[in-house]
Amino acid sequence: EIPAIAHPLPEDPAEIASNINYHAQYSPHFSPFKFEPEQAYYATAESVRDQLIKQWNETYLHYHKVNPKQTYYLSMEYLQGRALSNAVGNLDIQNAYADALKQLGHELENIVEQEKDAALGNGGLGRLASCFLDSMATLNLPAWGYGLRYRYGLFKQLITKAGQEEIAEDWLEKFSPWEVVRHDIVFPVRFFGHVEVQPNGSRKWVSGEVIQAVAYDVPIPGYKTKNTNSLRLWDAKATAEDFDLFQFNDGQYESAAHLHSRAQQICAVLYPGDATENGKLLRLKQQFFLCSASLQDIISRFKERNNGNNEIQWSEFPTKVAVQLNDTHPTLAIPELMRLLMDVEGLGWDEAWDITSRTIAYTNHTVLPEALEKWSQSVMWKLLPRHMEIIEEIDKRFIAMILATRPDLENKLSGMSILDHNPQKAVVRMANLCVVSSHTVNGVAQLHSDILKAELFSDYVSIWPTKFQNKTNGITPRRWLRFCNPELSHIVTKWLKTDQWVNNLDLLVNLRQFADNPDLHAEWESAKLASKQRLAQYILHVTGVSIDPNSLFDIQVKRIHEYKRQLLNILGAIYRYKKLKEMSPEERKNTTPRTIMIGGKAFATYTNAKRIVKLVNDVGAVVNTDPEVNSFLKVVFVPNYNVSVAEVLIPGSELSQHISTAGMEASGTSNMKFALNGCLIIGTLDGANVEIREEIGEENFFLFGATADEVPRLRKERENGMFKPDPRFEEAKQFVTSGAFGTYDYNPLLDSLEGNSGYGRGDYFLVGHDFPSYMDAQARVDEAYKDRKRWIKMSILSTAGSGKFSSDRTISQLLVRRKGKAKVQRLVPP
Ligand code: 26R
Repeated sequence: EIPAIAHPLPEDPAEIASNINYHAQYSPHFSPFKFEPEQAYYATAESVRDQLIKQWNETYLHYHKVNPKQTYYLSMEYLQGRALSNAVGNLDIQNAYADALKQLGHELENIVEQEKDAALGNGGLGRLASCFLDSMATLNLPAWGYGLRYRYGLFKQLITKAGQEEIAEDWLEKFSPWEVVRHDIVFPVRFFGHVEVQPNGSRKWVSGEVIQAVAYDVPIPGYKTKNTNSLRLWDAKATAEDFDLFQFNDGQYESAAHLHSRAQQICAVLYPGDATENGKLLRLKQQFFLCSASLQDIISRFKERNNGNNEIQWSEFPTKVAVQLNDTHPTLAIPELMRLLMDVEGLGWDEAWDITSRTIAYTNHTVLPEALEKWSQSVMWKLLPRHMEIIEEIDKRFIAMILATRPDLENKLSGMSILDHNPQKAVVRMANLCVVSSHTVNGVAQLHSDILKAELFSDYVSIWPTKFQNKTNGITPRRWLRFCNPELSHIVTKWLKTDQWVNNLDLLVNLRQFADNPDLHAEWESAKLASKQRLAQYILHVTGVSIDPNSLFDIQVKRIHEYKRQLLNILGAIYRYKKLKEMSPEERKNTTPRTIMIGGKAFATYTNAKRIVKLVNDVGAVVNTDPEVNSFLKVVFVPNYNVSVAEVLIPGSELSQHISTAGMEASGTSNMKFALNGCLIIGTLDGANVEIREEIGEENFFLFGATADEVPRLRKERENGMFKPDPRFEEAKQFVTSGAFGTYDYNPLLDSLEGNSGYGRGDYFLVGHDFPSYMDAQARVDEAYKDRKRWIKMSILSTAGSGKFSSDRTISQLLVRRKGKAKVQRLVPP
């Protein structure tokens, strides 16, 4: 446990202002005598970083002395968003810095917006990693994140006439004041080469190409604690020895710097994967680069801290090190730890396996078959020959163990083995490697964990019944309520008479007793209105569309994917538009005015996802300029959805859509952010929706659609032509094909609803099946919104019921071990 902040943080605005000035002058990054918002941002960030560095170093020294068990979170993705607003918030120096900047002629609010989002992730999985870092720091846990320092993060989305266009997002264009390069923390990472047998019989991986991994550390402050953890991001570089001066002098400039350019490729871009194929070999290199550098670092820290003893106590390793794999992307940590322990440290197989399988734990984030990683064995043999030997050996021992102890499972082995032994396939199944080698496997919401046990991993459950667990996702209440929604936060604090809820989100239940209080209602509504006005201004600024803050603000923001069913949303909007057109002006006045906002990025080669983006924009262009109806309906595509945009959208939301085909969204986490901010949910019984509905009360949740257990039967019925479409559904589709939204050919997109998609025959995502119940649920929304008292009460109860969804709770369940519970799994039973 690290004590609360001990050294005095700056309070005097004049002193802070002079420190900011100091940085503007003496850590110059720009021409002198400029102090525009951009320069002010960099100087302010550096001043705040000074504060962080003190407690950051003290945290490191403290843990070095105490030598506790450290958790290492390995993730290929982090979606950190902005750091300055978060840092001044967590350090509780926001007011002092705001005053200081005022003295310098700037507003903190504007200055923080100068910062570019660090978007080193794709979506839910990456943002979860960042919420976890915040919680681990806040809970005073000795925990590090490891990732890659991508030169270009997630692309920037432009919306043009053609739909989505991607451009590189240059988040490091100038520099990042939040990273510290550690020139002394450098590890070699090998690729290719071959395995040599040593005279003593041990094996050694040699030759190939060696790239250096250099550490860039980002401080992760906890909320109102001195504890400041690290996010260590690896960058790749080649050395001076790799530079062939002879070739260069000979005029062969490219080949002289060959390895330098190969090194540069490794961290050049974030894999833009939301379940799509691309750049296989480079992606595998990235994964190994992360795993190898991180494990070398972890082992060297373990050795350093073990130095009281002359001999390294390797059996202590799992009591000092926990490695959590964020999905299968860092699976190579398993064979790499085995290799380092055996080939470098000289341990035998059994000891190395015992250590590895007691150290590693695996979180699964998806059941989508196309997102389950499988690497070609031949590619792996080429890139990582020693690791393939180790994986083969793990596989062999696993199969032998099954045959010896569970002959009843023999016919399941073809699916359970790590290597797919079918020569036509010849892949390594990374999820199987993780399950076999980890002490614990968890899903990210109860329903998802149940599905993992019943389907994906069912065969393993009978061997290792306690290995499979649920850890329902969570979000950090700091970023996602306290900082992004100060108006609502102040109300919550006022009515709870404490701000302890920021660290203990369960306290929000105490709002329930005030759910009918008219004073709270008035305050609640005015806070919501203020956030809606801010959102309306933002929408005007980025799209030119003016929206009415008195209309119902209805938002769906997430990666564009067919299973998330943005198509259901927009078809619903199209139907609503058509009905509005058919109404008399008198009838229209009885409807609930709505602003439907949809945002999210489509993977660059995911054609149907891009068509959906285009359709939303086309519908918006027609609806928003239709003077007959545009005071009752607006449809807005919010461009370039990211963490910072979410921080504006979520506080201003009243209804949000979480409408995936049941069983397909592992958890969802924006659903939690919306509910926490008093936004009602229309949704299916999928992922964490199930638990959110339980917590806030079913009467406060607009439920519709098939349940996960009905989905397989409904798909079959649909394929067999036993599906009778609702006339409203047909009407909406025909309205699109009639050309109401322009001349773009939407037939291929609509065909996916009839059975011509990559996913097989017949509306795989059941948009047609769920459409009528979705429209009915939307009608219930419209009615509920007319009853202001009822709506505000539901909104208060949403916030009040969101306590469970703090990532502080998830992290405690994930990392803080219940006493006496050993989590040891052995491959070979005694
Ligand atoms: C391997 C590659 C193709 C790839 C596949 C899938 C890369 C990235 C992904 C993203 C996935 C794994 C993801 O983001 N999953 C999301 O994780 C969130 C956090 O647990 C969940 O809330 C969300 O439901 C799930 O889709």
